[in-house]
Amino acid sequence: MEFNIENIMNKINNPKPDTWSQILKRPTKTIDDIEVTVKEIFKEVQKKGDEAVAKYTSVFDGIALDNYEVTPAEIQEAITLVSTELKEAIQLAKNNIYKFHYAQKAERISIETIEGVNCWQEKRPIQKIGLYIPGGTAPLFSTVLMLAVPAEIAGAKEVVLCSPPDKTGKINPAILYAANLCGVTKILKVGGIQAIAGMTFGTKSIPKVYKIFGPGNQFVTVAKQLATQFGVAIDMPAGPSELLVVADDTAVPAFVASDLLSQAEHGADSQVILVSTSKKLIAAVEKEIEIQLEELPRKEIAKKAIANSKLIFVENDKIALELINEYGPEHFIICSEYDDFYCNGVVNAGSVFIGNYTPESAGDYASGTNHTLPTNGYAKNYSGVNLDSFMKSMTFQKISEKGIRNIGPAIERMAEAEGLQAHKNAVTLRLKNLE
Ligand code: HSO
Ligand code: ZN
Repeated sequence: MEFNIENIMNKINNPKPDTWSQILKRPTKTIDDIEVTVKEIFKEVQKKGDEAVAKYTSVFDGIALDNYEVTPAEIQEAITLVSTELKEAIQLAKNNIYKFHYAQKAERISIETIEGVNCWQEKRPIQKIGLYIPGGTAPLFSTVLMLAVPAEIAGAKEVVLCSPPDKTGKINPAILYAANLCGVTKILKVGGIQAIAGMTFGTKSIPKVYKIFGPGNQFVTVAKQLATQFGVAIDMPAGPSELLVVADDTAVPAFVASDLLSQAEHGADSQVILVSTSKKLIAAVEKEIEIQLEELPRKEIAKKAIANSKLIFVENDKIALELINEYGPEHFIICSEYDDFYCNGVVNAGSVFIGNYTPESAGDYASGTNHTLPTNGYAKNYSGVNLDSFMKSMTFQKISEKGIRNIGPAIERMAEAEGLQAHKNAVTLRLKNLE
């Protein structure tokens, strides 16, 4: 059948609220069989370390390596392979990401809760950070900037980066260049489940880390979730990219179509949604998608994602906002006369882009905000990666003689009521000493 956009795009007219959850369902996948594989590889890496890493690198990446760590010579080679223009672009992006994340540094919060009782809170960096950067059809070196820059600002002591080698045993030069530029301390040519398992348990070549960040395929995602059972933290449960655009007649249809396609080209399972109060705009965007799609090198991928996409007409902006908050998109573009209404009213979205000249690509690369964001409805309860993702909050307190007199009797009473005599004693002894 000839490709015809009319046949593949899902147009939905004025859906009733009780149908929203069905309409907004993400393309789902089963992960049962993946879990078995992931558990098996974890067990083997835990037991055999590098030997298991070598085995699975040759199985999945088709290459046997004696040394996983990228050498200074390989980094030098990568530096010569990246063009001056790309280096300048990376530097511009890095500067903006640095500025935005540096501005997130928080002062210590200090308060005297009652006379003589001083409490304060300070942020301290997570000491050992692991980054995972996928290989595959699009080498996401921009993700290196998004993760390594805030890790460096936070003050992490060790930043390990794992990325799968290609068939010749190499990592994409732009990934190496960005990692080196952003102060990554060790770069390893290890990918997939074996990389996550390696960073979870530590092997001779792969350091154990405290928190793992970064996107990946389903295997990597399940592996990151399993890592949490061994005491390693992760950034968030990652899923396919998604974008929701709300647009009215003030939007430029070609711009809206280009934004929808920018996410559609990530993967066949990406999901893009247009919500509009204008049927005219919906029709114009649909036409534009058809035109622009044909020119895209990744059109086969984008077409599949477009087949999962939805163009939803709603009667008014209030309904649109309710629907958007129910969906909780990873990325949310607002091209509407009422952008303030949407900005103020949105409560579930990973990152918000406002106006005709704010493409999502800006946040993906260079405006300064982070592109590691909650997908799959997790925008309802997770934040995107930010400086705090690389820090822990620690509390401190110092109590004077006056202070313990002020709160001591309350502690004694509460400890006694909980039946914890030793707790009470810790206060009683001090109060007696002050008599
Ligand atoms: N939109 C992607 C990030 C990305 N786009 C990297 C291009 N390169 C995840 O939200
Ligand atoms: Zn993107």
